Amino acid sequence: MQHSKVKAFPENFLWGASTSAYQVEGANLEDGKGPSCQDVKEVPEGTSDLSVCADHYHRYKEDIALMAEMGFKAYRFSISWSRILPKGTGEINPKGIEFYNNLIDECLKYGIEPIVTMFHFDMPAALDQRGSWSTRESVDWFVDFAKILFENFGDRVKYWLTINEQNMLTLVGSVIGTTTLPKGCENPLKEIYQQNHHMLVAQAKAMALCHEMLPKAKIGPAPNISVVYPESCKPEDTIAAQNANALRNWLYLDAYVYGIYNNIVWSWLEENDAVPDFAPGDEEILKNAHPDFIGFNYYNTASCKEGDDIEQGGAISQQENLGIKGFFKGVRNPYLKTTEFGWEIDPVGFRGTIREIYSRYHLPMLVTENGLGAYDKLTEDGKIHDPYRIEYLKQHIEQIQLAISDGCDMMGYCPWSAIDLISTHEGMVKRYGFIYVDRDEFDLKTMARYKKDSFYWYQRVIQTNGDDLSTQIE
Ligand code: BGP
Repeated sequence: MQHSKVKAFPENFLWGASTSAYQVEGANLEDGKGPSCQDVKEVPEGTSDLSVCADHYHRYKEDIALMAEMGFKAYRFSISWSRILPKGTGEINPKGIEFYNNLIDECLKYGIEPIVTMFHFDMPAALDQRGSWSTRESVDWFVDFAKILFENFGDRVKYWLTINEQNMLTLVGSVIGTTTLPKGCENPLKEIYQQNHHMLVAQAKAMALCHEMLPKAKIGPAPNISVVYPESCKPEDTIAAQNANALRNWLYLDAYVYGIYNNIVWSWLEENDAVPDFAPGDEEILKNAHPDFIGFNYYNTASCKEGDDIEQGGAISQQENLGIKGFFKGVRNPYLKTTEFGWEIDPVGFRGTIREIYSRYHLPMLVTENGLGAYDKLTEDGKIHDPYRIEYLKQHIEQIQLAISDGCDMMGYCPWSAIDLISTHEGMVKRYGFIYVDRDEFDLKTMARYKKDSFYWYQRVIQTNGDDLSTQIE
């Protein structure tokens, strides 16, 4: 549908960008921080470890000043659980509290709204050893951690996100380096969906606690949502796409918003002997969560068809699922171009995804990630020309505006990432930031910050509240 007149972005639209603690901070074992699962995992060959990252821990002042120069209204970052609680439970690390106090205050100094993710792929290693999300205790661990965050930062933080990409943790945890299965686990599928259930319960309790402790704050989830297309109009392909959508998207949002398990996924779990065990009271806890908004990450859509001939090997990245025998088979979309890293690019699918989420859940939406990973080059005169990123972001912002014109309630846009950082499994060379960090995969070089062309472009976008998306850079 075309609009004869598009609606403007809301006045208080939260323009900003995102990072996560384990990918940006560095200082991974400094000032009392305990290791997280990311610090003890084996990193993929040829990629940097996570000990220095962008050194945001030491350079946050310079980084926030650059975000302020871009005009950010919001900065989405995550809090490292094991920086606050080195062992995951028990004693609090005062230096951890101090760091996030400073970070939050630095944002507020410039009028930048901190949007805090409570958990972004970095389970404290000590808790991994105690069973991670497999044990029921994980619910209490997370809620206790949430309470500490609300007590210490709730006076200043108005926007909270519970778990980043719980769906990717469940579907492709091994790609991200987070899957922990108990030794000798006989039914991995059931175990994974038991972990998922614990996360659902934990985040629901954290939301209720947030509403109780911080009645003025807003809290929501942050899954990775994108609609899945059927390859053709063959009816069986549509059923396959519905299966894939249910498994990838609606299982999570149905549980977050309505407190129920999606029926398609539930039946599939039943047939595969993988239904999670409920503790007494879980149903009520899930129903009592009431998120205030839906945060979601969007990179691209997926496509599928019916088919049993699934290639072996499972998922190869967050954005590519090969399929599940008898349920759906993932296929490439021939209408879409891809990034240098093989991810399809689908701005129109962004609008479609927003419309779909809104028509199912009717809650305000915050885009918590979206962006393009590329091999950026620093020129001899200190420039980074990244027209491909500008083009990607422009096309996606245009689609948000169309979705707003469709009547969808959009709160803000926080693309990935504010600054270059380490990718989940493809190292430092896969850059997403508006701010370039002068380091290589293994050579830390100067660590100096440089403004990419997209920095100046986004600055103008924010200045004009999304009115001027033109791509020329002086
Ligand atoms: C999302 C994660 C981020 C992030 C981003 C880009 O799945 O929430 O942590 O890194 O994807 O992915 P990648 O780093 O694999 O390119």
